[in-house]
Amino acid sequence: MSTDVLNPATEAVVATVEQHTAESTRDAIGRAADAFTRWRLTDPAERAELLRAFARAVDADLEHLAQLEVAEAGHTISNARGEAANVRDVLNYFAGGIERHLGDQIPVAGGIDITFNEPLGVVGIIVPWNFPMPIAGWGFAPALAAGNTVVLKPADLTPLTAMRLGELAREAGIPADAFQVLPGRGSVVGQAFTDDERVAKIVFTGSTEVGQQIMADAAKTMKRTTLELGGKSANLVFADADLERAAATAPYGVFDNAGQDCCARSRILVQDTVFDRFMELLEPAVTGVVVGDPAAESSEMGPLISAGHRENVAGFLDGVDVAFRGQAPAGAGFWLAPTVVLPRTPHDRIVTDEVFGPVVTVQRFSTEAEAIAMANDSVYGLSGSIWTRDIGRGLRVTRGVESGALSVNSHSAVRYNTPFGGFKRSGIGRELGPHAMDSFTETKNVFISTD
Ligand code: TAP
Repeated sequence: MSTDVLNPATEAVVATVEQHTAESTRDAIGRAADAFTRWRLTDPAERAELLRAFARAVDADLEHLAQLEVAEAGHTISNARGEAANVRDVLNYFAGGIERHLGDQIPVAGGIDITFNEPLGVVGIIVPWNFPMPIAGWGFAPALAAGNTVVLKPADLTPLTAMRLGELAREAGIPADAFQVLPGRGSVVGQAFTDDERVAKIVFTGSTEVGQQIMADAAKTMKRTTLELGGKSANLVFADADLERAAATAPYGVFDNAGQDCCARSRILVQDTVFDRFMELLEPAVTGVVVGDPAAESSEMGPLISAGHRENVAGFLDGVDVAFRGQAPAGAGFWLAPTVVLPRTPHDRIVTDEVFGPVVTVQRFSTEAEAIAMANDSVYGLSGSIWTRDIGRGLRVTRGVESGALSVNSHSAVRYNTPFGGFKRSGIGRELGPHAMDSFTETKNVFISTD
């Protein structure tokens, strides 16, 4: 069976991709399990050099990868270049970790006690369509670095960059069976990963619903899981903030990648004394977002990923009070203008549910305690921003907000050298940062008697 990959900006077919079956997936897992017996024993310096060679191959192919991402995912070309560069940087970062992934030597009576970081085996990585390249890299780079082999399923809508990364890995000398990219349906290939006893860990990014199902299925074989799921993050603007900057940057904190970002700051909460002024400043910032052909250097926002997804997002806007809208092209492509909504109650669907599109709500709060309570009034807890000139308040509020990745006076993007992941139903575990390789190893404790 094959699937057509569409350009979301034009609806033209970009490529037709053969899908894996459950049987061919099981065969690939078997080969990955076999390759693990050799890959885990590679000399650490040699493994590091192979990952660096992979990073160099990505760097040499950066513009091609970026153009592929524009074509299959509708990302703006400037974002797409940054995403390809992120894969390169993540590979280099974890290549540097291989020879520094230290164990402990623990003082005990009667001998010596040491720990080893043992790789898990075959890691199954399931990638969504919203950031096909970086999310793949955040999984495969630390997994391979720690000595595991990888089977990776890209999203059905966006398999092309992952397939190219698979080719580049082979060209760089990574053994073909140590890193395999298997395009196909989640219900077929993804499910085959979760069901297979030989897969030791699943790294999943996507919807909370599918994440919950994977966690339940993984429990049957006690697989390790890292889950990066949905978000409904708050952007808290206090009266003492640099309001001009807070308003000018707010659209980019939520409309980047057309709002198809689990970290989107999709609830703006503004202190009531400056609410009207903030809205005056926000309107030109929103209408000024350049929405258009993602291949154009000047574009700041492209289309949504698919017709079905645009329909879902547009459904959230039925019957809501729109404060103002930006612009979007007409004609072919899955376009939707950036939209600012004034909710009627804190329980409106537009406030509680992840829209995953270019839609933001704006609400008022009066006190710091109320701001924290409103930010935390969500089943999610992934990211968020706090705008204030009071450093004490900035710290108090970041400690109070139940989220995994917060920024003060910025909408900090995910960085490869800092941990990323969610509280509550935004997921389990952390990716990236100095400790990421730990989640791809088991700690083995060994006591050696000196008696
Ligand atoms: P999901 O259905 O969760 O898809 C994410 C990935 O999981 C895709 O590769 C998908 O495969 C795969 N998958 C689906 N069912 C599976 C199963 N039973 N076992 C294993 N893998 C499975 O997300 P979506 O449909 O793309 O988007 C739906 C909503 O999820 C969005 O509107 C958004 O709210 C949320 N979402 C969140 C994120 C992040 S970063 N948190 C990313 C994407 C979507 P296919 O190729 O068959 O789709």
